[in-house]
Amino acid sequence: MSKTLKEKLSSQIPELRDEAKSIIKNNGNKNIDQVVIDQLYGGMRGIKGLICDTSSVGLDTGLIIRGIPILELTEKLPEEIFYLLLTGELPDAKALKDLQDDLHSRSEVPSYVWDVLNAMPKGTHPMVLFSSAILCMEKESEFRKSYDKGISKDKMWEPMLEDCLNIIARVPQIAAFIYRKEFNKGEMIPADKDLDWAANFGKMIGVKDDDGTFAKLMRLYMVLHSDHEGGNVSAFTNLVISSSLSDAYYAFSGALNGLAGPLHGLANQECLRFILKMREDIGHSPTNEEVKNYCQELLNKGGLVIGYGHAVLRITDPRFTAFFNFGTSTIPDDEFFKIVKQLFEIVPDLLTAQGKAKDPWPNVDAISGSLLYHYGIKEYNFYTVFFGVSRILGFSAQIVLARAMGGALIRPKSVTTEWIKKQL
Ligand code: CMX
Repeated sequence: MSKTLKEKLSSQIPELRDEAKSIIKNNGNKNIDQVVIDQLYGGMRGIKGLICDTSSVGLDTGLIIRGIPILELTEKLPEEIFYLLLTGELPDAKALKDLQDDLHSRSEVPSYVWDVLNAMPKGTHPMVLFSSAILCMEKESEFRKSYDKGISKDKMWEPMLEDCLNIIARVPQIAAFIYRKEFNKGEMIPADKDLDWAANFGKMIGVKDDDGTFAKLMRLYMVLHSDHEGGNVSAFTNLVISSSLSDAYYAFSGALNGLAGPLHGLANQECLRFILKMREDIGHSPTNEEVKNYCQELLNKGGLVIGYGHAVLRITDPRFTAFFNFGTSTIPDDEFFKIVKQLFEIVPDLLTAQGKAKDPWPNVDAISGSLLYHYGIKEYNFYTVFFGVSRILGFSAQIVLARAMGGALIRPKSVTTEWIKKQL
């Protein structure tokens, strides 16, 4: 029998809690990792310190959502991925329709959000607008209202899910509003309740899409960026904030502020900016030799080739591959897509020869911007908002499950340099 998302979770959660309790009871003291000093100075890289069941990222596999490699999910809708992230199963047609109807019914954005956004000074970065819009809706939080009424810990996931569904339903409209306002694209385009979540978002952005390929790109984009396990800057921030029993509005706003850093989500804007600058500096569509010399010079000066390297991956990011396949079949002759291809042929060898980066391969940010640019979204400082809209699916799934499992306050231990010196 088909179950709605909430029914499905209600039936799964007791078993998951029993499983966790039994693991802790029988194996709580088992050693699973060791920490070396390098990791304290190196951003805690690789230390196993969190449970996150929504997805995992293997160094030689890339993103796996609930056991399914991301390249096997590229034809799915983001709504299906959200259901999968939360429950470990893809929804059947009825459960999907139920979720889509539920999101449509929640999509009205409180009017004060538009006032807040309109009051922000022109030129404010779109990620500031996006994060502020979510934070300013905090007064809507069902989680906080339930907490104030004394909700028991085992029920907390329910108002958390309510908040997350409300936010997911509203962010496409908020993001589209920011885009159209910030870049003088005209009035807001009304939502179309007959469209799926991503296609509706694309329509509200306002891209002319006669052949439907932009809607296809939006669905793919929202699927590929939806989650990337729990240890990256934004996901970790989201989990940390929510572990203090702050609600989803606080947690997502904080997480988005981390996503806005150039070593993380902002890399998509920085990568496109780099490609445009290279094209301008060279003065024509560059040859392979020119691309190679340009990147080598950047590396010689100590610069980063944005879009390359990863804290976990040691292969070409399969999300890059998925976008590459989309570009190859849809826009093979696009000038900037061609430069992305040239960089892919050239940069891994340069980074390998330089010998610093542990991963010389492209990540998702090396390509996503070139696809958006092709469809006329040339304002690259908006690109991280696309990433953020999608990642809110993963943020949501992660904190609903954290509350369902009674997740503890996250509070690792820091040590002083004096303490380290005594260990030597
Ligand atoms: N170009 C040049 N140098 C690079 C590099 C790149 N693309 N990637 C790594 N390096 C350098 C590092 O700066 C570091 O140099 P120093 O020792 O001089 O400080 C050295 O190689 C070792 O770094 P690492 O261990 O391989 O990488 P980290 O785990 O520390 O960092 C990441 C990972 C992604 C921040 C890094 O590869 C990078 O800065 N890449 C470019 C930015 C980028 O694409 N970010 C997006 C990541 C995906 C996402 O989160 O969205």
